Amino acid sequence: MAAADAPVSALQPRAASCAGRLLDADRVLLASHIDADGLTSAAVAAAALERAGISFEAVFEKQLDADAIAAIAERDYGTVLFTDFGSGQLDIIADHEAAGDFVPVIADHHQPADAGTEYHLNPLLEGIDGASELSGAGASYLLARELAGRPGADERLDNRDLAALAVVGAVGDMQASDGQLHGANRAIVEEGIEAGVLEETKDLAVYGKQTRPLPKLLEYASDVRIPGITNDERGAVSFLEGLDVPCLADDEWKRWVDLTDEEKRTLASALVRHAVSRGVPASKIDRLVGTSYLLTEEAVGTELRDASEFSTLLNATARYERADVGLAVCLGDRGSAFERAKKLLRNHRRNLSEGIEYVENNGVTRTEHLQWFDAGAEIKETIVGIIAGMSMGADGVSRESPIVAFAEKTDEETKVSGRATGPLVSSGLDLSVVMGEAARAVGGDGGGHDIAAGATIPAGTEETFIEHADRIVSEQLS
Ligand SMILES: [Mn+2]
Repeated sequence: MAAADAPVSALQPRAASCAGRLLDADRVLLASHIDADGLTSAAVAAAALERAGISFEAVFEKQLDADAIAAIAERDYGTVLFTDFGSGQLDIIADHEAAGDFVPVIADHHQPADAGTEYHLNPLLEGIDGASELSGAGASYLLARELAGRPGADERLDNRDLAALAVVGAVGDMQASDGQLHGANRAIVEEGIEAGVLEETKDLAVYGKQTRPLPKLLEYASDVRIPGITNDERGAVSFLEGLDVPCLADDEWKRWVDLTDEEKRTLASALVRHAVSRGVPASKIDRLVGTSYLLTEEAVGTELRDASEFSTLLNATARYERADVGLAVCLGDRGSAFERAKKLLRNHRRNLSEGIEYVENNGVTRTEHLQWFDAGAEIKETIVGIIAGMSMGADGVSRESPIVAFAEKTDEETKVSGRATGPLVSSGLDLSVVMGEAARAVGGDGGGHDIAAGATIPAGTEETFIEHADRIVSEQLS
């Protein structure tokens, strides 16, 4: 057996028992998380249930808290399939199970709570990393593979075609953040390639190769900052004009996908040479090349062709509470839902650029160890964190200290977002601790990751929060 299959075989008995329970159910309520991984998880599960002849209804939740679970229990379904969440909420779910409200089936990859349950598919229960080796959509996919070929299932379909959506979910969950997918994710990629729905290429690791005109592709690529190109429209254009590659067709800029393989290689190596000559360190140069996962059945030059662009499109639908649109696109709607999703993405991009403009115009306040701004109701609380991160390095915003942003959530609550940089984290900064402790000190709560974290605090406690945050950052960086 190939090494890549080992994690999948470890999970197979759990997937089979979950599938068995679903096949015994008359009807199933499918509950999933609202983000790119959650939407693809739901789509994979929905397709597999449909093909297995199991009737179902889908609901989405941003947060699966006690109220949301109680509402699910009231829907009166004997079986509830939770995807991309459920493990962490098992304590509450198990109470409902014990009360006879429903039987839970869980396909998740987040840290499980203490309570146990019978139908539980989660890589962490088999010692497989749920942050980098299997996403929620991957767990759903393993379940879908077990649902195929069971009595009642459509015999022509083995569900391997759903590997494409599973990979979109994994990429959307940042599981390929070091350039490629690993572990169980890797095995899923191989199944997708065998089924003819996926293709992988070693390529320039820059977002937007399907849809962005070349100058924008280079200008907006901010993962590796290249002086004279990143955030520099004129620089990007003159770099392209200096190449022996025809980058224009009918006076329009070509996109990456419009170039021949030879032209792509020429452009990529010129970009690497330019980066080296501008002093970009070798470790970052390596990150300019990565694996792209292509969905071979989608049209070239669309958001759906590349897993990373597809997941961004889904995130745009999720962020504006249009899970229905994202799910429809995953399930094959290339008409009105796809148009709607693209419109949501354009809107999202406009909101981001207006948000950054707001920060540049209004400036940030500096304390000794951090910088902050309060956007009030001017920036939506769901995107204030992204804007805080993107504004680092913009006019008047430093990359030398972490940034904290406030936005109004309700009249009583303020959303807080914190963002840092790799070098700050390397120096000891952990924003999950900063956000959690400072929030609890003012009667709120928070957490997240070292480089990006968030909190919710009572309105009016912002300045006290900053005093606590400033002190904790100074302790971490001393
Ligand atoms: Mn997930």
